[in-house]
Amino acid sequence: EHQRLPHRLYTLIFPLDKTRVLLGMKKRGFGSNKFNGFGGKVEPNESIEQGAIRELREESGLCAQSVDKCGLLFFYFEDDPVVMEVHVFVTREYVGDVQETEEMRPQWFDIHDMPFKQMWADDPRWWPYLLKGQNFAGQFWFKADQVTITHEKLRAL
Ligand code: 6OG
Repeated sequence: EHQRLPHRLYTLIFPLDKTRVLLGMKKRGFGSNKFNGFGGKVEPNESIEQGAIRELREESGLCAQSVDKCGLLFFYFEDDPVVMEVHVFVTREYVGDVQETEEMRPQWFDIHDMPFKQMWADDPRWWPYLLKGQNFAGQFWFKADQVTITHEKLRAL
């Protein structure tokens, strides 16, 4: 059914090291006061991968030298006809120094001790797939409160 609705393309990228992931506390806008990966809208003149790399640099200071696709998420909000199509990546190869920006306050977390209580409600559902290196696709239907998931479909690819 999601093919009939207008979609907007987003990226979400997680920098990893051996035991940790860099998350950012979003300081403003959609999802503010939540920890998340880095990302945003894909611009018209860039690829999805380029968008992920650009957003990571803008929001964290890190410059990814390679990225790996790992998931595809569709979010439906009951009060919004536009579907969020979020392309999820990880990166293990990046240079530069982590810096706080106007949008994000970056912080490293142990990959097995995630701050899920301060993250979007879908994240604990698909995070285990990402950790296992298992690509995934998911659809989540949210109430207008942006907290309650009324329905979900999630599978390994
Ligand atoms: P800007 O508004 O900052 O882009 N995003 C979500 N991420 C997760 N994990 N769960 C959700 O559940 C999300 N909804 C949106 C996609 C928004 C950023 O937030 C992500 C983008 O990286 C509903 O331009």
